[in-house]
Amino acid sequence: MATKECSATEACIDLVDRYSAHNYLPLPVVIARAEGVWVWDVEDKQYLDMLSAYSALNQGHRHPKIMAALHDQAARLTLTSRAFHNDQFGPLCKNLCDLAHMESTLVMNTGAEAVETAVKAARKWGYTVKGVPRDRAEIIVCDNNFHGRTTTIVGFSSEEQYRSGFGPFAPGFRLIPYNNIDALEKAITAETVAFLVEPIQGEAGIIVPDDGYLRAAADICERHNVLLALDEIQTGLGRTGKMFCCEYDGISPDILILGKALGGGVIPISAILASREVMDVFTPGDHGSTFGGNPLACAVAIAALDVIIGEKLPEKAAQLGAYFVSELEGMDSPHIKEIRGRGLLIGAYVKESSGTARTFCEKLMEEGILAKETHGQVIRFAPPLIATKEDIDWALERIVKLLT
Ligand code: PXG
Repeated sequence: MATKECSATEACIDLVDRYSAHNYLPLPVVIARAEGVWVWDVEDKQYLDMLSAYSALNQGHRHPKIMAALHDQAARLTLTSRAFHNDQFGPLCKNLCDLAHMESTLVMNTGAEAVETAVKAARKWGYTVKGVPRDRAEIIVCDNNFHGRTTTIVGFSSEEQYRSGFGPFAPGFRLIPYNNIDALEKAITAETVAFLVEPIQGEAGIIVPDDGYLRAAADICERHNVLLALDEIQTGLGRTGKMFCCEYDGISPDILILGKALGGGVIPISAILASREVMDVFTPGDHGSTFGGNPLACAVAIAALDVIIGEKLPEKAAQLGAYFVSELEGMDSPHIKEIRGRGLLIGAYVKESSGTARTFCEKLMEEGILAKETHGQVIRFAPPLIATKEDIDWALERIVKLLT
């Protein structure tokens, strides 16, 4: 139940304005409870969640199997630190490796931490295996990347707002254009240790690269003895219609980075996966986290993966996504320039002459649909993957009405 001070929308938002850092500009809705694809605000108005916490809710809100795992584990053991073993960590590591066809994993908490972990793994692999001279390792990244908010990560962002005021930044990163294979080949030097890239750039506005881009990137990386590190934090675990988005290109990265939906919409947990050759650069004391691999998060993640596999969520995302896109493309909207995406990661590009995507998101909210703009002109539609065709039709009725 909402607390007394927070039982009305305006009062809640007022508390946030007064006492929170102003590092977000949320839509003016205060959510108090949720189930499946639906959420309710403090005034009991119902909305369809079409953001899914940026793909962290692929399994929907409070999935019963995930909640059962949470409750069972909470009743037994929640935290040990990695100073001791716990009985959930090993099974999760095995399940993750089996799922991704990888040899080993390193479990952390948030997406940004997993990206940092990948950076450390790639650099140390560069020094100890590839033979790059000390402190010379370079990692290639793409324009308009989004990999998180730590100082190292925003230091290699091309987005002025993410960087401005937060320097000085860590050296060792080189930016190239996304979806440009020649640029990758040209940027590689003897000191390049990794190419870090998103299979689809979500935060840049759902930018889908050309078919074969990742395949070609993987080939180039292999030829030059450079690690391909794929950030599948947003695209992974079913969102784009495959378990991992890189399956569209028939490739497997050297480092796979996961987060968000690994926690089943319940708890933060992230991981990198890699070969033994790469992972074994870490020796005891090199890296870690108090909460990384905690039994509560591991038990939840085991259930979160079981749900994705057992309920065939990647297949559902592929089918429903194709239907959703074809319906959106079929509408005759004076406001939409382009529909793009893969699976249930869909962007609708709002023409500049029609205003901002934010304005449309505010109107969708009034209609009972929670969606969020990305990069000014793109409305992101990313419902939980457990959505039914009826849910999507419910949304389409309202979306089409607003946009046509
Ligand atoms: N990589 C990708 C591709 C992401 O989308 C991260 C890394 C970082 O994950 P963490 O768990 O550290 O946030 C993301 C996160 C937000 C926000 O409010 C985050 C994301 C998308 C939109 C908003 O910080 N993606």
